Amino acid sequence: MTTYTFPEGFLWGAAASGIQTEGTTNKAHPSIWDTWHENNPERFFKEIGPAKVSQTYERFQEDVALMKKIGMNSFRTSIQWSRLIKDFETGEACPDAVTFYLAYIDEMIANGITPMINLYHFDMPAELQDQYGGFESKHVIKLFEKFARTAFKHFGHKVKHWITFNEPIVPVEGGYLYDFHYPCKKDGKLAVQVAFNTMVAHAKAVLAYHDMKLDGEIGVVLNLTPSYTRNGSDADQEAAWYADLLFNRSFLDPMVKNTIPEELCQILRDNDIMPAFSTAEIDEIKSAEVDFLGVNYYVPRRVKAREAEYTLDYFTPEKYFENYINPQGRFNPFRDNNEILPTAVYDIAKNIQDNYGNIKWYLAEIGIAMDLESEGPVQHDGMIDDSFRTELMTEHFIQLHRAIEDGANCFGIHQWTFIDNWSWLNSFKRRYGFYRLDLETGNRIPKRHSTWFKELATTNQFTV
Ligand code: IFM
Repeated sequence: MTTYTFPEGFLWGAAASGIQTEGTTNKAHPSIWDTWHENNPERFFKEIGPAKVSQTYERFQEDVALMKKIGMNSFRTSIQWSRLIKDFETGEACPDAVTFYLAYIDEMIANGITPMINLYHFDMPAELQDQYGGFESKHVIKLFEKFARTAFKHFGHKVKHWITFNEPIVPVEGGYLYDFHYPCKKDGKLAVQVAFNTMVAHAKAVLAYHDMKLDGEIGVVLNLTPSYTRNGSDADQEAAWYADLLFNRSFLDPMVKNTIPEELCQILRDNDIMPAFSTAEIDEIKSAEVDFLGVNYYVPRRVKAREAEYTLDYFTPEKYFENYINPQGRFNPFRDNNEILPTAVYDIAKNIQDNYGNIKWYLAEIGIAMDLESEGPVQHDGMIDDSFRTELMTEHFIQLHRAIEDGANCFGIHQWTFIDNWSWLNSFKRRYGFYRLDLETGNRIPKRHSTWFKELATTNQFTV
C-alpha cells in the first residue's frame, strides 16, 4: 500500500460554469447558446438547451451545503456576461445579477469554500455576436474589458482568485473551424482573428485587474493536450510539434510567457491568415502577466505525419498533421476515440515546470463520463455507483503527485464537475458530476466517488 500526500493547503474542489448551471431565470440578456438553441434545437442532444440546467440560480444555498458535505474547499464557476451586464456599451451592471452573485459568493465563503470566478466560458451575449460578430470585432474586446471591470468592482473585495477565460481555444475551434459552437463558421482567417482578439481581451482584463489594485490573483484556464506520435519517426515528431504549437503554445505562450512564437507567425504568414493587430495590442499581450495558470485535461492527442492530401479549402491546424488512433490505447468504452492516458498529467506538469518558468498552476478540470453510469440505479444506501470514476481519478492523481514530488508547482485539483451539468451540444448525454441531477425533479443524488473524494479532501491524502 502506498499513501500519496499532497502539499498543505491544496485546493480540492470542482469546476462548473454559470451558463451550464444557473438556468435562465431573471437573466438580463440571452447568450449565443440561448438563441442558438431557440433557433436550432435539433443541434442539441434530445433538444435540451441551457434553460433546463441544475437551476443554481434558485438552489445555490442547497448546492453550497452539498459542496461542504463532500469536503470541497474551493469551487470554480463563471459570471455570465449576459446576466451581469445590463448595458453592454457602458458596462453597467444589472442590480438583480449583482445581488445573486454576491449572495452565491457569500454563501461559499461562509461555508469555507474558496470561490474561483471565471469571466468567460464560451458564453458570448447574443446581441454582441449578432451586432458585431462577437470576438471577431475589436469593439467587443473593449466591451469585455468593461464587463471585467464591472465584475472586479462588484465582487473583487470578496473573490481573490479570478480567471479571464476558460479554454479560450474552444470557441475558436467550435465556432470558426469545426462547427460545434455558434456561429458555426468555417473560416481559418476569421478563426485566427477571433483567437487573437480573445488574447487581447484576456490581456486587457488582466491589466485592468492589476490597475484596480485589488488584493487577489488573476489567471487563465487552458485546455492543454499533449501530442504523442504514432511511431516517433522524425516526420511524426514534426507533426506533433505542429499540433503542440497550434493547439497548446498558441495560447500558452502569449498568456503565460507573454511571447508570441515566431514559428506560429510564420504559419500565419504562409497561409495568409495573419490577423489585424496593432502594436498597442501586442504590447498589452506582452505585459499582461498572469498570477497563475489553470489546466484542463481529459484526453491526449495522437498524431502522425500527413499522409492524405489536405483537401479543405480553408485553414485548419490539421493541414500540418493527421489525427491518429492508437491501436494499443486504452479507451473509454463509451467514447471510442477518447483515450485514457493518466501519464499525460505528468507530462503536462513537466512541460509547465521546464518551459513555463514553473508557474504556479492547478488542475482546473479533470473528469470522466461513461454512459452506463448515467443510466445506473440508485443503490440501497441512496448512492449511484461510479467506482470507475474513483479508479481512473486515482490513476491520474498518482501521476500528478509524482510530478509534484519532482518539483511541479501545482496547488490544487478541481474535478469536472460538481452536479451533472448541461454540456453544450451534448446536453446531459455525458454526466461528470459528484452528484447526479435528476432531470425530472431537479434532485441532487450523491455518487459513491464523492465519499472517496471527501476522504481525500479532508485528509489531503489517499492510500492505494
Ligand atoms: O462541459 C465542458 C466544459 O464546459 C469545458 N471543459 C470540458 C467540459 C466537459 O466536456
